[in-house]
Amino acid sequence: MAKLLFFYLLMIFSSFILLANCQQGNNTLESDQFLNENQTIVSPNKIFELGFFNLSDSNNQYLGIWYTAPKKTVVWVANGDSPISGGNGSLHLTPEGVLSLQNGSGYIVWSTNKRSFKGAPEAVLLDSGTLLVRDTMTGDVSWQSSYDLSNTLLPGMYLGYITLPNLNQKMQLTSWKNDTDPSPGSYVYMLDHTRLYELVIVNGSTVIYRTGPWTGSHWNGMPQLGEAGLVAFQLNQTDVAAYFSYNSLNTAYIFRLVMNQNGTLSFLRSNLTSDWEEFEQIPPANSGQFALCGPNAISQGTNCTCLSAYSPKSLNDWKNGSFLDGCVRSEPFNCMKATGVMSISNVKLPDTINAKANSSIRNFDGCQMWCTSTCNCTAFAVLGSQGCVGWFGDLIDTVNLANEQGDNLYIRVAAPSPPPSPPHAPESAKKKVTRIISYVAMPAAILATLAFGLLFIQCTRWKREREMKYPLPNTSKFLFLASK
Ligand SMILES: *[C@@H]1O[C@H](CO)[C@@H](O)[C@H](O)[C@H]1NC(C)=O
Ligand SMILES: *[C@@H]1O[C@H](CO)[C@@H](O)[C@H](O)[C@H]1NC(C)=O
Ligand SMILES: *[C@@H]1O[C@H](CO)[C@@H](O)[C@H](O)[C@H]1NC(C)=O
Ligand SMILES: *[C@@H]1O[C@H](CO)[C@@H](O)[C@H](O)[C@H]1NC(C)=O
Ligand SMILES: *[C@@H]1O[C@H](CO)[C@@H](O)[C@H](O)[C@H]1NC(C)=O
Ligand SMILES: *[C@@H]1O[C@H](CO)[C@@H](O)[C@H](O)[C@H]1NC(C)=O
Ligand SMILES: *[C@@H]1O[C@H](CO)[C@@H](O)[C@H](O)[C@H]1NC(C)=O
Ligand SMILES: *[C@@H]1O[C@H](CO)[C@@H](O)[C@H](O)[C@H]1NC(C)=O
Ligand SMILES: *[C@@H]1O[C@H](CO)[C@@H](O)[C@H](O)[C@H]1NC(C)=O
Ligand SMILES: *[C@@H]1O[C@H](CO)[C@@H](O)[C@H](O)[C@H]1NC(C)=O
Ligand SMILES: *[C@@H]1O[C@H](CO)[C@@H](O)[C@H](O)[C@H]1NC(C)=O
Ligand SMILES: CC(=O)N[C@H]1CO[C@H](CO)[C@@H](O)[C@@H]1O
Repeated sequence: MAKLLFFYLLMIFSSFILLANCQQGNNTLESDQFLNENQTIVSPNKIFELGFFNLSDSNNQYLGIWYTAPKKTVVWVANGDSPISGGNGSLHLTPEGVLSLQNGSGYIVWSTNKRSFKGAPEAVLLDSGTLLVRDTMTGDVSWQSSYDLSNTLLPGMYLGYITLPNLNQKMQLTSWKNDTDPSPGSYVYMLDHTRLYELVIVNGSTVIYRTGPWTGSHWNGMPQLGEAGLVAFQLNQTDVAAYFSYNSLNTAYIFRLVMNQNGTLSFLRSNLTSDWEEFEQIPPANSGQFALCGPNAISQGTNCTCLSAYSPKSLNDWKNGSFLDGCVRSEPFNCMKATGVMSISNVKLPDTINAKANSSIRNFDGCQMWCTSTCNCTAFAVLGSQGCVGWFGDLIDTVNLANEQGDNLYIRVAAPSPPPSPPHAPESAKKKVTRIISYVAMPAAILATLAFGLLFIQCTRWKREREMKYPLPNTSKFLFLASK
């Protein structure tokens, strides 16, 4: 009797172990296994599921990964632009480690690359929402879905690029065409390394939004996101890679960042029981559109104002609310005389496509000295981990973030110069007209050309014999560097 009881207990115990193993195994597709249209694999904590789905009553079938709660929400699609029609699709992990998606008659509509394996391959769905193919012997990952993003970035996933001899990979979000067609739409959200690492939304080849440069903990133009305390941001840079990611700071929530089909980004969260809630839309409604005001102007909502020391290029257009021509220097820019600076606080800094960072200069005085002693530096900012950032040429897409954080921008102006004016205070129209008239007047132009020529020579000489000039310890709005 005791023996029998022991046997039963052993049986129960063993079946628990078996069950546990079995459940673990359910997130894995083994070598030479097929997943058919009615089967799924589920991540260990059942957060994500991989399988076939459709998006309407059409016959189009897709393989993808979805959040299981609060409702089925697709976060990744394998064959967005090559749907399976006619049903009976299946996913096969070949013994060579290739994931191969085929339609009812065995035609391959999507597959991953072949790699060499020491042991057997397996495909595993993780609780992070990533499907990966790895070597059961070495653990080496040969492919992962998070390097081939759809329209959604999940916590811990990367937006950026890797350039290695055997891996040349761009990770970026691409909008869907529409709710029922997950093939690539017009909008791409990506890390732009031609700028000082900014995330940009592009429509074809046109930038329509930028986040502002990285400060070390957040993007200069969207400080409110880091402040909400919900997520933390990271930007990692190495010689061969740069990638951005975010992580949840509140385990009560799950998150997703989606590139919408209309060109906006939605940051959404859910506590698993309530539906998805959009807690941030980027760009915010009615603001943030790239270069809304044209060069050398600052936007607030849909309003535009010339930056300090600049006036509308065409006053008529400006008055009519046509801001695209932007603003020009009120007085011709003169690198010798422009040793003063005007500061503007709480801004999304100008487009960094024409900026350079010098991370060895980290303080205001050093940065001002560097910018004012570089002839074509027009403005600068001291920005966290970037150090001293200098702009060369026009200042595009500066945005007034008002009460939100943002950073200070310092614009080079002639010194000595008029007394400080409060930031963004519109100059009187009359004053601007006067300036523009004197500006275009022929004699002035000739004089300016002559003066510029002389100053250029002077500047070159001055640069050569540059002895250090010491900044005045002046922290007021208007600052200027004493020149000998
Ligand atoms: C999947 O389920 C549907 C409906 O039950 C069925 O018609 C179809 O044949 C199934 N497919 C496979 C491959 O079993
Ligand atoms: C689409 O998927 C649903 C289940 O998600 C299923 O009931 C429906 O039959 C599918 N439609 C087609 C045309 O396959
Ligand atoms: C799917 O396969 C099953 C069995 O092979 C077949 O009976 C069925 O007609 C197929 N369905 C479609 C839609 O091709
Ligand atoms: C599979 O795709 C091929 C190529 O597009 C097509 O000729 C074939 O009819 C498809 N099979 C089914 C069952 O839809
Ligand atoms: C989505 O786009 C496809 C073409 O790509 C079109 O056929 C379909 O009607 C669109 N659906 C909606 C809901 O707009
Ligand atoms: C994107 O480009 C298309 C066509 O060029 C245009 O119709 C659309 O308005 C643009 N979207 C945005 C948000 O600028
Ligand atoms: C990325 O940078 C963060 C700090 O910004 C660091 O904690 C993290 O370990 C880095 N990740 C990698 C993979 O280097
Ligand atoms: C764009 O789409 C998102 C998500 O569907 C929506 O929340 C937002 O209001 C839309 N924005 C505009 C300007 O249409
Ligand atoms: C989730 O949020 C909803 C509304 O915001 C709330 O009613 C519900 O209690 C929350 N659930 C959990 C598990 O926190
Ligand atoms: C834009 O300007 C108008 C008129 O000057 C003003 O009423 C409005 O409040 C301004 N909007 C913002 C966002 O500053
Ligand atoms: C600044 O001007 C110098 C000389 O005109 C030029 O060589 C240099 O490339 C310019 N720098 C930038 C960043 O435009
Ligand atoms: C391949 C496989 O066995 N998948 C199963 C994993 O578990 C879910 C339910 O939790 C089933 O629906 C799948 O068929």
